[in-house]
Amino acid sequence: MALREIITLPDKRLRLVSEPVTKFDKDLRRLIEEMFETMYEAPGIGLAAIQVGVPARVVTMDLAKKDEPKDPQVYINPELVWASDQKATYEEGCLSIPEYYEQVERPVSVKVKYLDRDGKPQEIEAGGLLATCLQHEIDHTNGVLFIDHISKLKRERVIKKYKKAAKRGGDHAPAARVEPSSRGL
Ligand code: GNR
Ligand code: NI
Repeated sequence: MALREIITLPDKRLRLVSEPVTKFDKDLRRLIEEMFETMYEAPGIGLAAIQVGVPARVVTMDLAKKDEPKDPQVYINPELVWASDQKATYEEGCLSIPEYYEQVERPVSVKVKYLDRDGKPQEIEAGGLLATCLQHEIDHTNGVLFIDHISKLKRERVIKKYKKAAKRGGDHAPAARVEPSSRGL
């Protein structure tokens, strides 16, 4: 198995709307395995395929605490089918926006329809961290980032910071890092 590179802002692929999965084949199994490996290594509690550059509606998650056994979960073609009116605020972070954390308000409970790794339809009702994480990951499959849920001022400040870092060839933009010689400088 192999680690995949996690893409970060300002990579435009993070804004793609991912395609539904239709084939439950060897390629999908490999993608899922490599997403888990990448997510555990990061480390993160969730990962959407587009974060490793694959525009497919695949999400991996593991909310187990450090002292608990692993609890790998896969959500394919996840869809929000219900959300509570009641909201909760949670400090979110994102592997594609490294080292930035902000309070995000979202519905406190949700119902999500999805396919498991065998392609079998499932439904889950979630609250707390699971509800937050599912919404964060479903957003990724639609090209939406958690900074889209904060104030425009804060969002634009963050985007600017990562764009600047990319231009400098900073460590927040490994994919965009280009040597001066190849830039014609
Ligand atoms: O690792 C992650 N932690 C996290 C914390 C609060 C809300 C959402 C998340 S998901 C994030 C990993 C990630 O970027 N998934 O897309
Ligand atoms: Ni994320």
